[in-house]
Amino acid sequence: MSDRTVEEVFEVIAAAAPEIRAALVERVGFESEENPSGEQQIAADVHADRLLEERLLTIDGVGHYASEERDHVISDGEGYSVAVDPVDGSSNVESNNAAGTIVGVYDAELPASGEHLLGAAYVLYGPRTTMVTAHEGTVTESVVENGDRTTVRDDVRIPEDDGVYGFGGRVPDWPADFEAFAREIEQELKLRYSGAMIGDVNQVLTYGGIFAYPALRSAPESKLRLLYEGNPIGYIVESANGRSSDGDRSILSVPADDIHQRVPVHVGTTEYVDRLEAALD
Ligand code: FDP
Repeated sequence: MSDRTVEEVFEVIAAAAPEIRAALVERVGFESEENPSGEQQIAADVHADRLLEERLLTIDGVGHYASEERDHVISDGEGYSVAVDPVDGSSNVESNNAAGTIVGVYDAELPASGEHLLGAAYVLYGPRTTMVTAHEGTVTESVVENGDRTTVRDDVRIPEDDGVYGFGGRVPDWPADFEAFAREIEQELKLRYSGAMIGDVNQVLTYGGIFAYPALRSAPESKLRLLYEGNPIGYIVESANGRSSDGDRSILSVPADDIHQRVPVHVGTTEYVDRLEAALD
């Protein structure tokens, strides 16, 4: 195992991106099964999950594979653990909006907290297919064509200017303290919410601002998954000089007890995430 393993994981994800993108076109139907979080799976999700499991486990330094679509961790010897959300924003596929793929590389067996992340990345299937990687403190944005990456932004940093905000969950389901914070933010930033976390986080990395899927009255643990969504996104945003929070502390510090654990997610510029934490009781 070496740090080269993280780069090999990124290479496998980039190489698979055109196939996953094609599956978003060809495999839009629903599967009969639900995933372990009780959500209906689309065929593209199941396809991407199988493809990534097979290819990521062939990397020498990778020993364990977990995904949002599976009950258990698949182990294949010694090595780092990879946690994958094969298609993030799958409910966007039917309406032809953006979707993504997320990966985190952990130096521990799963479940593990984000402090064990060695690197994280996502692919965004938008008008262009782009990939953002974070490793050893550097965040890079590339365009992916035919599975190859061409860097378009080196050393990505979240702009400190006024930016955009996107908050998930239904407004009547927001706790009063979060709603009061949202009312302040809507006076300052422009609303943009796509319904795919990757699309919503990528615009914050591009323009600045804040994305949140907060704790809800009906679901205090919120919706997004710690291992596959909260941790890798927290890692990328923090590496880009921003902040992540579960409302109280960095998402990366949240102890992990279950591979499908959920977590409230707030990520963005330091200023907005600090204010969010101050606003929550
Ligand atoms: P999806 O269910 O479509 O896969 O966790 C997945 C996710 O999308 C995120 O990408 C997105 O931010 C969120 O759920 C969207 O949830 P809402 O439909 O409640 O807005």
